[in-house]
Amino acid sequence: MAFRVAVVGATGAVGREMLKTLAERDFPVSEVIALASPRSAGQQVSFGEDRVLTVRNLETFDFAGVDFCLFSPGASVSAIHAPRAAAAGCIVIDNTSQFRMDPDVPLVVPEVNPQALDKFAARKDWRRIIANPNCSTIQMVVALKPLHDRFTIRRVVVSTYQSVSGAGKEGMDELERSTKATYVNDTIKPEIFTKSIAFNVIPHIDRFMPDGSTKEEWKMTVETRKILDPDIAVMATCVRVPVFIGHAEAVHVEFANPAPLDKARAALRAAPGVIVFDERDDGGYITPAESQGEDAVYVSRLRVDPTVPHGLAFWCVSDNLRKGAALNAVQIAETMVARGLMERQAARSEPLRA
Ligand code: 11C
Repeated sequence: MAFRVAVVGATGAVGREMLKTLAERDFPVSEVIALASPRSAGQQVSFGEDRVLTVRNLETFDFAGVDFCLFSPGASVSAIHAPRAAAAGCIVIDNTSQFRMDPDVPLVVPEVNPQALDKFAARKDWRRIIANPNCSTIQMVVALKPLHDRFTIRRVVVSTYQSVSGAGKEGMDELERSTKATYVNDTIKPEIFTKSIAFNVIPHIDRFMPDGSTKEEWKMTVETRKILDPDIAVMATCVRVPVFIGHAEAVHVEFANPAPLDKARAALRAAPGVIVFDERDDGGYITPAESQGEDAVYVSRLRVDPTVPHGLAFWCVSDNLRKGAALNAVQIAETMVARGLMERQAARSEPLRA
């Protein structure tokens, strides 16, 4: 079976990565449609090594007959067009924050909670929208899942080191301009970030909440609980760093049960999507630059945290555009297919194309 797949936000950093990931993983497509705002319609984007797609206007596009739609525009665009696409019969996988905490929408990381797809797909009133979590949440829960299964997590304290590509192409452009300006003893007025990002770190991602945390920090708490376990306490400090691609996180975990280091290491080594690279020597750890273009969530610097009962600490790195966004979305589509859920959807709506 092959599927008609649309990518919304196809000219953005994540949209382009979605097209690249679909092609690289040989997702079974009969047609790929690139969609974006009227401003970007007519531009060309690559699909695979040798195909070029002309971007079509999202606002006038009719989603009837499309099987999967991967959305990565702004949340306000998803709010309007994701329900429209889903109502036309397609499965929407939305990478924005718009629907993540909606109780009627599954929030899925395939290595962690694929069963949420079965549960929602079985519902007669399912809206056909699946949410892709925030990038900083995805990489953390992939690493936490095997540890939670064995030792039961009570509390997580995490500090992030997030690359500028989390703020899209505009964020990457601002880092470049700001860095170049510094070298000629000049400055630029920050537009995407709140302070100069070159040679700096900024403890502020997304808007401030009434309790003094930022929305990015709030997302890490509530999304982790929705995906992994509502009883886990999460305290996050999210920081923007002058790195183009790849988020890093220092994660401190307190368990309900003893968590011996050797057993934790073995659990992480056996976990899908995780690569443990931890040599306890110069360079024996993974940095964001090395994670770029890779699929894995890398775990390094695993050690006992002796300051709490049953504590472990580790360093976790992943490509935020890939596992943190595009790859996770494509894996959700793959999981829908592998679990036979597209046939079930087809049985209650218009037929899927062969
Ligand atoms: C960042 N994590 O690094 C954000 C980007 O809710 O999907 C993704 C925002 C989101 O700025």
